[in-house]
Amino acid sequence: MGPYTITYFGVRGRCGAMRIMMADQGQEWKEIVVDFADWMKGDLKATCVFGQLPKLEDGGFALYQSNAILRHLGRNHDAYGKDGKEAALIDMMCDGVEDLRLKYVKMIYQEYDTGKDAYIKDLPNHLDKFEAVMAKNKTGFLVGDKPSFADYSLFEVLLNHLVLCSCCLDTFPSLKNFVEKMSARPKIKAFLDSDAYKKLPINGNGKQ
Ligand code: GTS
Repeated sequence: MGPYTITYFGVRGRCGAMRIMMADQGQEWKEIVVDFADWMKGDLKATCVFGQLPKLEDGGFALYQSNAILRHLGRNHDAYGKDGKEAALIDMMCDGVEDLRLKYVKMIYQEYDTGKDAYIKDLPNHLDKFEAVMAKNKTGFLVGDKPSFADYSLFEVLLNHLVLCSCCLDTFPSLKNFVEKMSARPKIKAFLDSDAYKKLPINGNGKQ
């Protein structure tokens, strides 16, 4: 596997989870940062399967769609469950995180000024589903007893939500514990403390 190269814009965005995952797995990667003005010229866009970034290159193998990339990394790094049933549950949780991510992205890019308060008010109705799964599994992870790509995706989405509303996990003890434990994993801590991570805005429009 690898070497890995991420091609993306200069934001955390849809690469946040895969970067955290690679960091935690001790996997190095390269970054190609695309300037939006260059992107608008269209040459790179024309080479992308869906006309969008991110792109992950794994040696000579190119992959698009952030969740497909997470799954590929999950397969490569033994973070996709111990059997088919665990893998199916991890897929389910990743899709659940994607549903929340899409709501978050819509609010950030389309409704920040008018919809932020309502979004925060409704947030417990989405977080409670993840809290229930996390509390039931009792290992500190969504599925099984070690982090899967769905855990990295949930962790990254929760970090973003804590920036949006610092108290959003106060009524969700299992999620709060999950974020604390993931943040304290030495390789994740080192990555979150790095300039490479801190210098990037969460979203492309500067809202968070
Ligand atoms: N479903 C895709 C994924 O998960 O990778 C969505 C990718 C996507 O929306 N990419 C945006 C893009 O390439 C950038 S971002 O929303 O991830 O920040 N936009 C430029 C364009 O021309 O569409």
